[in-house]
Amino acid sequence: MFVSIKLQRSFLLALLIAISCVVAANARSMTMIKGQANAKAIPAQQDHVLILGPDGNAGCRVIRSEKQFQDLGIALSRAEKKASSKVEVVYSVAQSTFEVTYTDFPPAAQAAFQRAVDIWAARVSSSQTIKIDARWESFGNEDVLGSAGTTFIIQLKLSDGQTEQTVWFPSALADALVTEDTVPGEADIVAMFNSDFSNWHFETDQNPGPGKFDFTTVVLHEITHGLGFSSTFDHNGAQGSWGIEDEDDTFPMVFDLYLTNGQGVELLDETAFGNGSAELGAALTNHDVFFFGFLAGETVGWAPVPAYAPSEWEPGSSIAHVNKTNFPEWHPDALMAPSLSPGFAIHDPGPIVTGIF
Ligand SMILES: [Ca+2]
Ligand SMILES: [Zn+2]
Repeated sequence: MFVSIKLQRSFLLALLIAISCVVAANARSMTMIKGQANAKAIPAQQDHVLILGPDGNAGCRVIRSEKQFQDLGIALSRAEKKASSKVEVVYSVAQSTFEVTYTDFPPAAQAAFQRAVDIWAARVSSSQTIKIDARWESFGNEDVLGSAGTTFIIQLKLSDGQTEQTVWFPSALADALVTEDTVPGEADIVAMFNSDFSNWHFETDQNPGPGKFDFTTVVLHEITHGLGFSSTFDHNGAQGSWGIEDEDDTFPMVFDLYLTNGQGVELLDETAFGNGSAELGAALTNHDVFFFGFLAGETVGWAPVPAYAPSEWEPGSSIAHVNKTNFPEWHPDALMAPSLSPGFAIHDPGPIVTGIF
């Protein structure tokens, strides 16, 4: 069993490394322009929501407006704040400090949530405390497991030495880069879990058994989206688009910068794919999108990681996850596949996702 797993994994990596030679030539190296205190911040209007599908798996989707919450039959919105007793938990390791404010969590759920936080705390590096607002609330819809997202997005400028680019960063990542709490006093990530959904496995044993969802696994997946594993690519009719507007212009999220097609052409390259074009629409839906760059190269030899890009656009699953064909559930990087099965547990984001951060 282990031998066959190892063989498949090394075959995949060899394949990835072979492809990467083609792509490396087009890689851009962007760095932060220093001195960007008081950068512009706006509330994020994007959450990742896990919904129980007819196949019994939990599919991950992006919700981009309060109306979409309502369309799903979810009674509450991320903007609602409940006044209730709260528990503050601060956890610190060498890498980073996470502070979680728990609202109405049952003790077993809180322990399992904290386990997921501790796993990330040991793997991401930031001088700034990463604050999570974690709520256990009734969604009014039993088929929704939970949702999470960054609370704010912050506009920062990058430079490759010649040109500057304005990019939105999720709150926790922006804080880490500018070494400052960019939106003081506010949470960086909001995570809500549905008290109406009861089919959880809270124990630490990574053995949920058939039919139960492993809560630590689900929280780990959702926190990963909240930290910044989240794109703005969208698909309407046949057209593909990206970006978040402010009063001046439309800018991409940092995650968007690292997506290319199989030839290494960036999806943000408007000479190849216009924003709002059918060309971009096609590029997003042909099983040919890769994550390029970040620090993934340090762990997988500058291998482009296949993104989930099915031929039929799946709102919120497409282009915000790794390809589930390349990362089946035995794979160490299976955490960010677009759907999670009951009975599945993985308590590590894996080398590729960790490398990306
Ligand atoms: Ca902050
Ligand atoms: Zn997801």
